[in-house]
Amino acid sequence: MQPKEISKFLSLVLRHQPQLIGIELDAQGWVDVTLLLQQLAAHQKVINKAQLEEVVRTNDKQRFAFNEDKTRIRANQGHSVTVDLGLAPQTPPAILYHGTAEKSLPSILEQGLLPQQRHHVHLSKDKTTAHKVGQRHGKPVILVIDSEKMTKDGFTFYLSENSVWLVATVPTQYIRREE
Ligand code: HQG
Repeated sequence: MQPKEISKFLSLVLRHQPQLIGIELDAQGWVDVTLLLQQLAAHQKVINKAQLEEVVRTNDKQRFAFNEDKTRIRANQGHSVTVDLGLAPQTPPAILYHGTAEKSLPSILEQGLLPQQRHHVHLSKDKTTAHKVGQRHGKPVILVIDSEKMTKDGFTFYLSENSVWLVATVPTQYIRREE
């Protein structure tokens, strides 16, 4: 398997469907590395530990992390299954960005940004990332989020290991479309 293919499959099982290969994530999202490799192999996804380490090290968005002694692995964010990543609240920059598709705008401007299948709404500190994220869904639109005002109003922000800003929801009054 190529690194990209491995990364995609790991995202699937470590964020969304561990049961696909008969594993369970613990409460913090971790799974034993030996067990993971064994279960991958049992499901026609044979990779060795060196390949796994390479994927963790070189992944473009640093999607995965090992624990200190590298016996366990988890996804850094993006889960739909219930996990507690144990992230500490952080003060965000004054402005954050969210990339979405133009077709979603009417609904977003009516309901605000909702986490949909994930635990949080994902925001970035740079427009380039937002643009790329939006493109995944269609014609990209960048939304500017008044995270400073949200913080003042009591919203809690978290920063994932791989630098994605996370918040439960973004009501409409904090959202404007980029000019
Ligand atoms: C949209 C990638 C209608 C929201 C990225 C988005 C990110 C609404 C979609 C991470 C809505 C959800 C997450 C509302 C939100 N009405 N549409 N009220 N509220 N939406 O994939 O932020 O490659 O769950 O705008 O880098 O696109 O997976 O979230 O378009 O960090 O590592 O509903 O996924 O990382 O889509 O992406 P997603 P996202 P990875």
